[in-house]
Order: sequence, then structure tokens, then C-alpha cells
Amino acid sequence: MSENTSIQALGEIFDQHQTFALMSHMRPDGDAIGSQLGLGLALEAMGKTVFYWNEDGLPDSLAFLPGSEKISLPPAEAPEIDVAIALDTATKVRLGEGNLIAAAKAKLWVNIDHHISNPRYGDVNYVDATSPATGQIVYEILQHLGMPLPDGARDAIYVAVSTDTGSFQYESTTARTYRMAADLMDRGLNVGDINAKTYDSHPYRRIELLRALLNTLELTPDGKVAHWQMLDHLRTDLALKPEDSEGLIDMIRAIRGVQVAVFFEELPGGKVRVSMRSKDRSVNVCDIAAQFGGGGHALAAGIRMPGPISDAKQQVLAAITAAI
Ligand SMILES: [Mn+2]
Repeated sequence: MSENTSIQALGEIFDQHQTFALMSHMRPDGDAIGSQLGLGLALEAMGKTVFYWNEDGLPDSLAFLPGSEKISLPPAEAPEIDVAIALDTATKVRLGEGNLIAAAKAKLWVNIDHHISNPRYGDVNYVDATSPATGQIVYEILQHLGMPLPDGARDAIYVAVSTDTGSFQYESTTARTYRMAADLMDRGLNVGDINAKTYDSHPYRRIELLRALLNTLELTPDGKVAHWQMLDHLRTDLALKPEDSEGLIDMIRAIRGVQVAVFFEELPGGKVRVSMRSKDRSVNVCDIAAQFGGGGHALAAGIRMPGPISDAKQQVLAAITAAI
């Protein structure tokens, strides 16, 4: 595990190289894509060549972001690149195999992230677990180095931070976060328009998914754990896309008295994806996830584990009960 590098050293890396591949985790969310575009568009404005790769491509829900058409699947053959930069990705494996193959010719790996569980897998690491979003780290890097902040990067950074903070609500949100948002507005960000595009533009199938999830909702007898599940067949029944479930867990986290909300999702092939949200630091869901090989943040963490889903539920709910 290596120490964090300085922002100054990152600046030297940006100055001394020409071609960059920016990558983020599989099943990308707003912070993943927003961080790629935020940093990438700034590097392009400095005259650099930038590739934007994601193993699962761009979710439809983020296609409104200017420049998002640049996000592509990783190419099958590795191009000549100088620097590979992983953004918002807690472990190298979460980038996906295609990204690792595509970035094989990188001379240097940079790891920029805010997950406390990040093992610092880069040659150079900048991991700030006090930041509510990787997008905010990207903003601070650009500011500190006096890098350009094109309008597309401005919008992308705002969406990255907004989506990772539950619209600036979670306790991870700091005064710095609000100052950043104010600065982005000073730079011309249209906050009403961008929030409408981010939050008031869901496909109907997402609400059909919500209805199906509500039918499986359960509360533990003490009222402290709310959980629901999604079986794999729903994916085809409702023609779902991976991003359709994004953020729905916040609905059950918001139940009065609930300490931990859990979403159990059966994946194609029988594995189970578990998402957990805790209301405050008295229950650290990252520690619970770690018991099953998962990770994340104290208040938001995830696991991929073997099925069947009924077994996964039993094990994870027992671990949560023990932690509470
Ligand atoms: Mn993030």
C-alpha cells in the first residue's frame, strides 16, 4: 500500500504526458462517468489526447451530459497510451477485464478515488475518503493546479457530486461541497436544468421496477433493517437497464426507525449483488461488506456473493443484526 501522492505530483504527470485513458468502475453511476468527463475534458482543453472507457459503456440516464458520447467500451486491442487513470473505482478488478486489457500499454497507473476500502493499486494514488464523491476530488485537483474547467467538465462534476451525495443530502456532504457547487453556479451552471435532467427524467420502467420491489419489501421485527429483493427474471420482464435501480434504495433507507437498508439483487448466472445503506456512523456497512469480500464507504457499501439469493439474505441480514 503506497502513500497518497500530492496534487502537485499529479500536475507533473498531466504536464509530462500526452495520451491518457480514463476509466471508471463497471455499472457506472453519475460519479464514475462524471469524474471521467470532468477530468478528461479538462485534460483535452490542455491539448491532451484522452480516451474515455467503461466496461459497460454509458448509461442512457447520463447521456444528457455534454461530451458523454466520448465514453466508449474499451477497445479489444490496447492502443499506445502514456497514463491509465482509474476514477471512483475501489479495486482494480472493478474496472473490468476489458479495461485492463485495453490499458495494457500504459506506462503509469494513477488511481483517484474516495472509497475508504481502496487498497491503492496504482503506481500513483490519490485516495481521499473524506470526499463525498470522486467528482469533488477532480474539482479540487483542477482548482489546485489551475487547470481549465470547460462547461462540460463543470456540468459533469456537478452531476458526479450530486448523485453521490443523494442531491447534497448525505452527511458526507461538507461545506467544501457546497462551496464547490456555488463556484460551479458562478461559472454558469444551470442548476434547475441539470437537476431536472438528472432526477426528473426517469423511464417508466424504473417506476415499474419500484412497484415490483415494494411487493418484496420486508422490515425486521425491531424495525431497524428494511430490505427488498429483485429476482433476475424481472430484468427481462421489464426490459431493465442496469442503471434503472440506481438510488431506489434511498426510499427504504428513509423509513423512520430504519438504520440499514438492503437491496438484494439476483444477477444473471445466480450470483447476488447486495447494496447496503446505513443512516449514520453507528453502523458501518463497509465493515459488514468486508466480511463477505465487499467494500465501499461507512454509509454505503456493496457485496457480490454466491447465491442462491435466499442464502445470501440470511447471511447478510444475520451480519447486520450482529452489527446493530
Ligand atoms: Mn463515488
